[in-house]
Amino acid sequence: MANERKATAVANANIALVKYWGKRDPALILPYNGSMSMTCEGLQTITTVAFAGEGQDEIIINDDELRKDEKDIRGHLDRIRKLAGIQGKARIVSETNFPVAAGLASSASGLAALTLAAAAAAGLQLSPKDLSILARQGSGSACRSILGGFVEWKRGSQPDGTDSYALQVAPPQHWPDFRMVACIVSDKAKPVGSRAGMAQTVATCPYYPQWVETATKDLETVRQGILTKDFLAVAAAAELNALKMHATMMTTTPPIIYWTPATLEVMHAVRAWREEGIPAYFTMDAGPQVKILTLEPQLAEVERRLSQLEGVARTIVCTPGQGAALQEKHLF
Ligand code: 2P0
Repeated sequence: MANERKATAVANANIALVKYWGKRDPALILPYNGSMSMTCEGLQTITTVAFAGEGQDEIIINDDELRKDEKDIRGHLDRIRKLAGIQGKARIVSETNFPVAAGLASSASGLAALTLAAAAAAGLQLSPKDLSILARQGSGSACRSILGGFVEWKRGSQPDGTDSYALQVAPPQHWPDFRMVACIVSDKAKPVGSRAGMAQTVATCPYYPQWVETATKDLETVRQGILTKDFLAVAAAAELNALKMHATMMTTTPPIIYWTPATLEVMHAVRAWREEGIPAYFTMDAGPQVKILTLEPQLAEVERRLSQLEGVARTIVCTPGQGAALQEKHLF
């Protein structure tokens, strides 16, 4: 089509070292606490967007988890169209290169790639900060995937959300040895989605204020540990932070338990390996998968041991990755 505006973006998912779990403003997606993540090379979404059509937005996604959220994606497109002052309906094709398994952050890479591609296709020229703010309104964790390496999502305090966005704390090359090994223990869809789960936690968990308070301290510890490349400080704080988040999930009404027997098998194994001197810690998100934090020199041994655990179906090794970027090659 002659006046069709098309753009393609690639974005990596991210895994949080200090978690985002709860919104102080659900409409603008503003968090109760700041969070920190690593952008993960190896968990990638590519999205092409063109604005030209009439009728309905056409959305073709190979990711079931994201497809469920089509209504939210249309809302996000409306937000971008309004900002750009355009009206054309969108055609979107999106491909994710990792399994649509529960808790592998496909909404982060998906909404980050969609935001960048749609903004470019709509003719918007946005700074990384403004892209991050826009992506945040599509899905909170997506604001972190705009940037590469080690990334902090600032809580902010403004009611309009203009100071709640992600910043790079350190680029990927700052700590090239850092590894996250995602262990796929289950391909079943998660019982409660993140959005509903965190809303329920804020509303009913009696420990939620303590979560916010201690997560804010964890953020300081992890930021400092990243800057000084202190693996033990970062990994120990990340593991405890994930356990505290799960403690809030388990103590909501009704309780949410994402762990399966395989989740616990991996958690116990990692703790035992540590007793033998292997630097390995774990984190988990809103699902049963376990992500192991380790360093490159120990990766082969960690992988060998993971392959012997009954509950681990497969692993995906993630290195510190690049932020979202436009690419010339389109999907249609
Ligand atoms: C995180 N999670 O920091 C946390 C840890 C899950 C557990 O961000 O409602 O898909 O779209 O803002 O970003 C997953 O939640 O939720 C998430 P919305 P999102 O990575």
